[in-house]
Amino acid sequence: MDELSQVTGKIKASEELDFEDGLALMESKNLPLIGALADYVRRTTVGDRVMFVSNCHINYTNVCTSKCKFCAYFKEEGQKGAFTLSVDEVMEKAEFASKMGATELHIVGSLNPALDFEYYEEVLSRLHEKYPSMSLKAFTAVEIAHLAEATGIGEKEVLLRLKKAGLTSLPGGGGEIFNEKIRKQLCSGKISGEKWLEVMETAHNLGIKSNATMLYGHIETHEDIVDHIMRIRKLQEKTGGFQSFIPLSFHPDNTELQKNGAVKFAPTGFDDLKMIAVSRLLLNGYVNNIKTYWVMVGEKLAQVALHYGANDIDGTVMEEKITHAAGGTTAEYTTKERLVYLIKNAGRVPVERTTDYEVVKVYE
Ligand code: V47
Repeated sequence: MDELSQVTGKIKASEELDFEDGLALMESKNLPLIGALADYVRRTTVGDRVMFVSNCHINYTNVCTSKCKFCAYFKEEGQKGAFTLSVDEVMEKAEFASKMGATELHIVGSLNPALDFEYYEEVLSRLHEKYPSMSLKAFTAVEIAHLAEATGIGEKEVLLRLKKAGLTSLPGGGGEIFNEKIRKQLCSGKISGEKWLEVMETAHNLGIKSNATMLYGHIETHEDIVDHIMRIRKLQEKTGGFQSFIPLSFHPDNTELQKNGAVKFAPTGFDDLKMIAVSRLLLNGYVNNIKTYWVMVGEKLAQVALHYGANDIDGTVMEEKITHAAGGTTAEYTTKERLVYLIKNAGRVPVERTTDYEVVKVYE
């Protein structure tokens, strides 16, 4: 019997997949079948539209106390290449983004003890005042937990104050891999997976939606991947607050994991497509939008991923630092025209969306 016959049967019968099914998918090398199953589920749940957002990434600082072993972006205070943007500099970047037609600012940084909470509030309130219709998708659950600890006011109060200042949603970064043993090896200075989920739950309960990510292709096992996705599924069942799921393909260059020999090679094209497909299959009925992040997997593979379960290709981006610090060779931005071309060329219908997946324009 084929190792995926049970999974295939369940999908045909519209039954939910469980942990063991996830593991069977991860263990299998039958990528054409996994891709076809994911494409079937994608077609029957979200149809042929492929969403993209016109956005701009703004990284406000790279000074970080967390020192994650998978990260090549962070610097120590005073180290060459360390930077922190003033609020005026953030505003300059936003002005550029606005002129380019961005509807979303994706604002993330690192855990920089020199920045006080007022900085974060001022960034949001000035942006919101100047660009009231711009979506401010800002600060990961890790940054929120850091601010809660630094101020002593708790995550709920931090989120409420940031929401008041103009925050519209949270990006999905910092999820990494939830398994505690692996997480300790990867990023012992970071909040736990449980805490990440707790912050997301608090945000969702306050009406702040978010995305979710998973970093794969380093030292995690197949079990860790399935466990991570299942935990996202569990919280989604409770809150419904995740708008999309984004598997992030590990880039090893200049990272501690590469230096200490724990990781030799980056994930392959096979791994990248399989992660998209497995995410679609396991999250079916929970998270409808599976994003391929072209900055990490390349434009060509991102386009192919649209036939392996992805229905969202992120985004115009405009400026990207995290992947590029770790050896990313893709461009730092793309244009709407290019995204429309890639999507149409793959036989799908491009749709520009807002952060909240409302339709801005359908390109029939
Ligand atoms: O949080 C860090 C990961 C994330 C590396 O929410 C790395 O819409 C690969 O979260 N190789 C930032 N990944 C990116 C991110 C994201 C991207 C696009 C859309 C959204 C969204 C979120 O990248 C970090 C971390 O998990 N990361 N270092 C690396 N060497």
